[in-house]
Amino acid sequence: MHNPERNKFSFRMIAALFAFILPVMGFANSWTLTDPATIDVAYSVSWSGTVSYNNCVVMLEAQAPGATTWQAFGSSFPDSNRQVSISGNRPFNVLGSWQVRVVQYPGSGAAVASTRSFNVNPAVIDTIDPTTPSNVTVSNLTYNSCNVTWTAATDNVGVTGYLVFLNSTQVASATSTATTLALSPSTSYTVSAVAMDAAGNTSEPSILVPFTTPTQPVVTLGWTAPSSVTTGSYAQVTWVGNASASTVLMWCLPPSGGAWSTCGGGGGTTNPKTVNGGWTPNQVGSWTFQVRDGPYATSSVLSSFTIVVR
Ligand SMILES: [Ca+2]
Repeated sequence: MHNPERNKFSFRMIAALFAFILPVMGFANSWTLTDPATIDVAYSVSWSGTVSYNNCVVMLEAQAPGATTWQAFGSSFPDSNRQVSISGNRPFNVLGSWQVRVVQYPGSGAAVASTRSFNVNPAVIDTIDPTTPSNVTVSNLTYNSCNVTWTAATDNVGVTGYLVFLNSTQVASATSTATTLALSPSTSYTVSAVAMDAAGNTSEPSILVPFTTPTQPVVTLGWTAPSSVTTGSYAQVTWVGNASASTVLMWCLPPSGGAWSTCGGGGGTTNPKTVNGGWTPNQVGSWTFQVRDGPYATSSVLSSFTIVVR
């Protein structure tokens, strides 16, 4: 039977329901990409929608043409209504079919929205080289290493790294504007830097900066002592060597034996260590010198030497 009051009630119920549902529907599963699409290299991809949890992280991932792995290029967190808006930029710089998807973690790892596929406009694939790095500077030059820095290059899409050349041979790569190089002593070099972008374009090399490494410092290892010593005369005995011990001491023993006594001070904390022994012999015969890594009773011998006193 026709009932006007009941129809009016049903209409109000439906209107209220739509008022509740429409905002949610307007949020759900909305890509900036249409499928299929053709986009620019630097296109920004966005997705808004609803995920299964509100305590998860939502990732925007891309798969390059021919690739089998997904790479994240954006992340976001849903609100208390499980709604999330996420966007990301990455260089879409390879011709072919790209895919992007939205995944929530933790969870099944499966896409929470349909995967979108698209192509990059061939007209906008990056063929433009980065600018040339400038102000290449060599610092902290030693006989076997140096630091090299330069001013960053620019690129229409983005500089992804640098190659560093010594005498036209690539010896290092860097994602920052500095690197350390291994060198040989007494050698002349030229150094230059080249900038790269993600599409494999490279800049012209920077100007060649020449430099020459110094000679390697000469360290005399072992004992130095007078060739002839007479009793009662002052003599200097020196030992220079590489020792891992933090402190080294020189000890000496007279020909008659008996007790060892210290003949030299500590050897410092960096290699090579040097121990100088000021010594006035009072016995004829063969004196024994030892360098030890500490007190005589508890240390081990690093080096030994004898001096004959006449
Ligand atoms: Ca470029």
